[in-house]
Amino acid sequence: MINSPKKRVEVCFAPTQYELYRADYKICVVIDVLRATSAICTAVNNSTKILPVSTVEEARAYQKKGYLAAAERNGEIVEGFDIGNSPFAFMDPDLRQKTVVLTTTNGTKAINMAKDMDTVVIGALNNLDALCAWLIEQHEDTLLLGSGWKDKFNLEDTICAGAIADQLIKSGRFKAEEDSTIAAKYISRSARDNIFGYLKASSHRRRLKKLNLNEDILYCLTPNNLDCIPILKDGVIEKLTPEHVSQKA
Ligand code: 3SL
Repeated sequence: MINSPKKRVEVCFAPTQYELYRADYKICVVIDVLRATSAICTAVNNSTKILPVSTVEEARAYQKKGYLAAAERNGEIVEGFDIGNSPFAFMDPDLRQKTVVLTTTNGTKAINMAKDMDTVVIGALNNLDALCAWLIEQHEDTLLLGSGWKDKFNLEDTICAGAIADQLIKSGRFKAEEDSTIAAKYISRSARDNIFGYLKASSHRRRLKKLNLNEDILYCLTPNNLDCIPILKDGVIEKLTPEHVSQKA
């Protein structure tokens, strides 16, 4: 098994490039460190399921049907919703065993874009090591999709994607061919000792700081405080369990 041919791991910087990368991968990891996928990991860790939708209109339509719904645009809670995209909101014990419809500026759009892949899982710095261990065990061609900001490259998703690619390549079971993956790996290596400081001038950290969301930023940039792996199944994100893997086999 250890000697089986290496699988590919590649980084796609932003959703606009997804069509160029998507062919032939079995697993897609969607990443939106600030803050959508960090919030989703937190929700799933709290036994909450997430139904990701791309537009505020879709979230409103679910809300009218009686669903709990959360909506964020440009970092702020959308009018008419009680919850936005803060990971702390998803620690609420009242949300346990519930399904929350979620729409965010970039993250939920990227998740829906990747729906055509065999397997879609959610990555963040929060679940970095657990996710890498699982991906290494799966040993499938894997695409790491950064959600970016409004279709543009961003640093925080690249740091996370680069850290995942680095671990997978170091396992000896994966290889990378794209320059985006090599760049992400080196960016993540230069950032890893002080991610918060590295991102000081980044566009999204400035955006969230202006909104007084420093606590959220600190939480989202904390590696390995969670060990769950959120997986998309029939349009809903839930905690990966051994059953998901045996259903696939
Ligand atoms: O773009 C997104 O999906 C959000 O995570 C953006 S924000 O962190 O809420 O500003």
